[in-house]
Amino acid sequence: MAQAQFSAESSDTGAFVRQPNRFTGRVTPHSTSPPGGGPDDQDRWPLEPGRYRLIWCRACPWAHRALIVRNLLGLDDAISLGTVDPIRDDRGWRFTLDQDGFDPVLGIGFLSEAYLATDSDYTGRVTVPALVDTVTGRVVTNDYPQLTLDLSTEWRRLHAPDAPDLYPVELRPELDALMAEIHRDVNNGVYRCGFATSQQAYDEAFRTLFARLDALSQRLTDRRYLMGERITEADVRLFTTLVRFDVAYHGHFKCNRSKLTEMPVLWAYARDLFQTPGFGETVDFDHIKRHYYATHGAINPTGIVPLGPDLHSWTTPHGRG
Ligand SMILES: N[C@@H](CCC(=O)N[C@@H](CS)C(=O)NCC(=O)O)C(=O)O
Repeated sequence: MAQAQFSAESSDTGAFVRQPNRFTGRVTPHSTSPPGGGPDDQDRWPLEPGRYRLIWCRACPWAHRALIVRNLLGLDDAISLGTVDPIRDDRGWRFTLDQDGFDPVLGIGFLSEAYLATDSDYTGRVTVPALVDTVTGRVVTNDYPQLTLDLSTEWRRLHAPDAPDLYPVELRPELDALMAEIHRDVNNGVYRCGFATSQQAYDEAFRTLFARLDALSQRLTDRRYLMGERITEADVRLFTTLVRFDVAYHGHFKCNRSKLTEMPVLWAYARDLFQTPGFGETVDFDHIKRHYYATHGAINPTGIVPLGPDLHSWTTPHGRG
């Protein structure tokens, strides 16, 4: 079988099995810790504006999701932002975009320093997004699905007055089920295609991915957003994969039955979101391309980054809504 990009996350049959998230602390007004204090006995950290720092990489879809939700909810003053270089070296994510190579608030050069300050025995992949406590320098969470739901629910007191409700209580049963399908078949599905090390695992992931995209296209033919007339967390989660589709997944991960631009409903839907404040301005196609093509040596050993595709059509009229 071919060599896996992440050997600890490859099954006997060559399928990619993503590692679990190690840090699962939650920032919540229900923490019993005083302001400035650490987590309580249930790993709940006090809700405080300005205390926590979101570390993201512009290329990463899981981190991108957190950034869009933070922006849509108007939490940009409450949660500061640290941005890592899209290219990791053998020590992992680096703060080389910052002056002198250090995050100016946390004072670290590598995100791994925060992981090891939290768990000195940590041996998994050091991943973004990570929410880091600026008081102790510890990682509160790298649990990306819970993080964004908490921004919607636990951080409500700090939302902008006109913030949308991205996770409405009455929609949650349907929304949760939809997001689970999108995660399994699309968000992680593209990685299951790209990181497969057997033909069979790739074929299965590929068919599942495009069957789901076809079903989502169908769903979006008579509604503007996945849950109807308002944007929800599900749209954010689908968007972050769609916006990377043609620039990275179609070529690099071999998701090439169709380009996004060849799936008319999804393409118009993705452009609609791209042109919505909070979405398009957070997209960095250059970082996306360089990260994928230059850091997965098992998939693209030359590290050559393609020059295409032409991206100007993202801003053309979408005709929806
Ligand atoms: N936390 C999740 C998802 C987040 C994730 O995979 N982020 C990627 C970037 S898109 C990352 O940080 N990768 C670090 C690495 O591959 O070493 C995981 O552990 O799989």
